[in-house]
Amino acid sequence: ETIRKRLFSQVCDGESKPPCKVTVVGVGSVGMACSISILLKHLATDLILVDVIEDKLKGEVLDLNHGNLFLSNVHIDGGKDYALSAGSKIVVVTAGARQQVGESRLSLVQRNVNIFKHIIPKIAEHSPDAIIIVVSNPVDLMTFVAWKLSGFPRHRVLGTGTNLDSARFRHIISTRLKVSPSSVHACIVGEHGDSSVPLWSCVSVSGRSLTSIEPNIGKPDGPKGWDKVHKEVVDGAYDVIRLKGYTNWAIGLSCAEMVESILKNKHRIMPVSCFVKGVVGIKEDVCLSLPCVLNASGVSSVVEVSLNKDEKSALDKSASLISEVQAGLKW
Ligand code: 6V0
Repeated sequence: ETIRKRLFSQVCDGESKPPCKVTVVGVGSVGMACSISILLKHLATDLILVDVIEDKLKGEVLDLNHGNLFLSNVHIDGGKDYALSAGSKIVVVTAGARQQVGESRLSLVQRNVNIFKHIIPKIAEHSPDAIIIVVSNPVDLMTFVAWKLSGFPRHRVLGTGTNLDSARFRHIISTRLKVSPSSVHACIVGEHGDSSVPLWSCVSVSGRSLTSIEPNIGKPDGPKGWDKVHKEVVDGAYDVIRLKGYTNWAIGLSCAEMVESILKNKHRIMPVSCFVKGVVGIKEDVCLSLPCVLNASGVSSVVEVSLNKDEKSALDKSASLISEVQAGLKW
């Protein structure tokens, strides 16, 4: 303090700009990929990490702070106590068990529900106005559980959902067409997982729908090779897990895009998971992904996408699968 007093002649006390605090719960491979992606986008003034493993937590906080010269002088801190996260604008939840090789996302559910029973009420207590972004799997069920446990309004609890599946879909199509994935408009809806639904009827490049060129694209009787694209998307996560043990970079980047659209009130449309009963005729009390407008309120609206008969029946199946697993949960 004395060196500070001798070095500076104070002109103004206090800081006038309100902080923009983001908390990431769970500092595993996914939590850290989300954290670095958020930091590199210069979205937050404060980044708080929360986990139950204290040494790992301290190490991650220290390591990120050593990189602060290359960031935006963000206040980075972490601990077990949720008081540190108080007043967060966004809380990203990545805590929980992850899939082992060959394991489905749905098999994680009860373990992660038990973990959420501890986490979500604490988030809600310390950051009652936050927007919660759920990443932990199975993300659609965990989003529903987080929504119920938080008591927050529906627009403030969302899951990363099929934002990642859609990125994989656009990557594969764009590679085939030799253009950037951002120039391919395409989206996958429904469960983030094995029952996800690719909307081939909505795939377009420069406003030109691919079904106008090949009506059966993506179907078994359609053009050769394109019928494997959705399977490649679904298998994508299993392949990465088999090869490196876990997936993290793409989910971290996709999560940071959601954080950006919310914090900067960008109104971007992304396929993310939220409570969708009543939208496109969905009857179940479930969260699943449909294209949503993301702004400062969280999910401001859900797009009433136009689905053909096959897509509608696949989405209904995805919704009933989630609903069945949900009915068996103990919480
Ligand atoms: P990881 O590397 O094992 O990290 C999980 C972290 O959660 C660990 O550091 C744990 O200590 C921590 N944790 C456990 N219990 C608690 C608790 N009660 N409070 C706070 N922290 C806790 O797993 P990884 O980071 O690889 O995956 C995390 C979750 O993300 C898993 O459920 C994955 O299945 C899921 N993913 C979701 C994706 C999506 O698209 N939505 C994509 C990839 C992974």
